Amino acid sequence: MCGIFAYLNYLTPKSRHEVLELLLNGLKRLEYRGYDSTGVAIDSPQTSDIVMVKRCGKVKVLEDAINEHFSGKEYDEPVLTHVGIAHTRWATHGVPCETNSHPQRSDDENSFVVVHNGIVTNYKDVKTFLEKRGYVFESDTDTEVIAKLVHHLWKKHPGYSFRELVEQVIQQLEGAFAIAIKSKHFPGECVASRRGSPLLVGIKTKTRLSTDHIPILYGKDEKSPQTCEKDTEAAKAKVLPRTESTSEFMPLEEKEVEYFFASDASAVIEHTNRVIYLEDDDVAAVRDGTLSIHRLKKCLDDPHAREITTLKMEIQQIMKGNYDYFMLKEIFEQPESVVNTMRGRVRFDSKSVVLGGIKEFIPEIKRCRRLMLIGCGTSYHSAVATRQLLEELTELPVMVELASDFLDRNTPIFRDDVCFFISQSGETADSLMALRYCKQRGALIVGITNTVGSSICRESHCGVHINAGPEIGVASTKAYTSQFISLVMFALVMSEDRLSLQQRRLEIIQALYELPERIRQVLKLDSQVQELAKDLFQHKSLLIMGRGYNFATCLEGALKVKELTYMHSEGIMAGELKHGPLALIDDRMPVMMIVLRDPVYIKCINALQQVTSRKGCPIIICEEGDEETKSYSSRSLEIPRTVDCLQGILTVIPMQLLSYHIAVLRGCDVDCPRNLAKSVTVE
Ligand code: UD2
Ligand code: GLU
Ligand code: MG
Repeated sequence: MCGIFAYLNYLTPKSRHEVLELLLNGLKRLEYRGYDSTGVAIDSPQTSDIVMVKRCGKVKVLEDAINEHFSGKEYDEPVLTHVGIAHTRWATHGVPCETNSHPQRSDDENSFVVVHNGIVTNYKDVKTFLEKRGYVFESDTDTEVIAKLVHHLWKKHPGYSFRELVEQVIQQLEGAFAIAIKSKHFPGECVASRRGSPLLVGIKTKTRLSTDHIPILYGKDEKSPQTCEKDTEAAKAKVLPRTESTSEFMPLEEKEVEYFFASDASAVIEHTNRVIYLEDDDVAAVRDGTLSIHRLKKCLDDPHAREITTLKMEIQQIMKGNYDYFMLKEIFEQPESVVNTMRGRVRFDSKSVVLGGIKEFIPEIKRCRRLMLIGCGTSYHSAVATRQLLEELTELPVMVELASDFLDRNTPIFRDDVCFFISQSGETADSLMALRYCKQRGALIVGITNTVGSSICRESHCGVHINAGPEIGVASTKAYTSQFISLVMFALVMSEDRLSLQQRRLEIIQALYELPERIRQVLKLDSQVQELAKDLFQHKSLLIMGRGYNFATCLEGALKVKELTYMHSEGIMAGELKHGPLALIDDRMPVMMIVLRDPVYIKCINALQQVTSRKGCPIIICEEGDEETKSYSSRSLEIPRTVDCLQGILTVIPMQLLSYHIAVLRGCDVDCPRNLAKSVTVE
């Protein structure tokens, strides 16, 4: 999954150079999502054709190619109305190369060109269908079938509008997609749709918008390409019978207007803060400067209109500020982001906790048979980190699951289960699939997401927004600590009326109050961590050991090291040492050990001794002033004391910093690690 950015100017003159600059800028804003190749399509200044430039590698490479390709004077002449589409691709079908980059096209003449995020799972069948009708495929992508299928339908049904053609096409597609399409036969028009992958429309007008809703036009249509009717007038009428609501709402009609189609808000926020988040199977079409949204069928409680949302996000929020990398900025933001997560929820004066998003569901949750925490990667680790506290404070069985494995196992789910889905983006495909699986089986679905309006947020019955602010670095940092705190707050809410747990709750609430200051103290270790990174960066491997409340830090720390530095790293449960991993220890193997004064301290010391007696020389993360523990090694990092169940927040920060510094020393791209994407919206 990666990025779509399309730009349409209507009666707002722009030169092609300006359009290209806008498109490139949009792609740059989406870069953080991870990608391997790029491309753009605009109208040719000489003919009615569409011209495309595609490149492997970074947006910068595309920019250079564009400067070379589109240098003539004709590119400076303003055009009244124009449509440009652009894409960053994260290859799923076919290697990253120019031919496989998007836009993908329908034919040699670039009649229809499409940019696509996601995967068309039935592309083989569609391809066979089209090949039988004479289409010759040039790429290895699944996407190419979309462009060719629109073309096929256009030839068959010359009377169809662009939007009707796309409606027909998406009915034939299975899998997940967000698409934007441009055609030389429909100049000045752009059609976009989504199913499973995010897509929004940004609207920019000179004057205030005349409406804050876009009506949804519903139409029935059971046709498939094989059975499409010849009679276009009749077919058209069938495709879009106007509903009664059309008299109340008119499509958005503005005189001078610019539209943006983008995978996320960060790409449009510098142009406009008025956006519409499209829903699955919406078809958004702009024609003659008018935006309309269509759906094929109307279900009972489908809405009449899509709301135009005003984004509150500030451009600065998505900028790097004085930091070299977004990741570093986000690590250092944690004293504030944890406060934002708790704001309005933890009342320090009355020592109470309220989660507005799930308040009404608490009685139901209390009656449940078990809690299931489901996520992938870092989000999964936040579940591992808080499981023990949840068990303690809810007195319920708590299962922690990786979404992909959970689905592979067809895990039994019951009506009295409560399933939490944890995802920064709220779009993680595996988690979303698992969510739908559990929802079908009648479980209560609770989302823990950072993205208002995301799929998980919408499809969950209730949930908690972690409010960590936009996270741009591909490697998650502040979202982890905020997910962690959200789950801790949930545990506190669940134990509110348990008399026997009051002392414990007060201790945790007090520690939450002190947390931002403690995090600031940990961040002061930065230069010490940087020195350690110099010792470690040329090694092949790093083992990270701990247990109890800190085991999750080991897993999360190892994940950070792997994803950022491409070094091997493993989080090891210290209790498992003698069951195998001890064999890895010698005087050269880099080891980190987390040894804090908590209920498993003695066991951790045992593990430490097992390591040092094999000549291992671990770097120890211990509590401030703990001379005894420090004496086991020449290298240590001291972190401030906090309540046991929140230690994981403080111990993970040195690991975030360490992986960052090792990555910089190894010359890795910190914000966009190779082969990875910010939100994984493919299974
Ligand atoms: C809400 C407002 C917040 C502020 C506060 C005042 C939003 C997004 N939040 O915060 O701005 O006005 O009230 O008390 O407007 N939800 C899901 N799935 C998820 C996450 C959330 O369904 O994965 C639902 C949740 O059940 C609730 C809504 O989204 O209905 C907002 O959740 P929240 O956590 O932002 O709620 P709250 O009360 O902290
Ligand atoms: N599946 C498409 C491809 O491999 C699109 C991948 C993407 O989301 O960038 O080209
Ligand atoms: Mg919801």
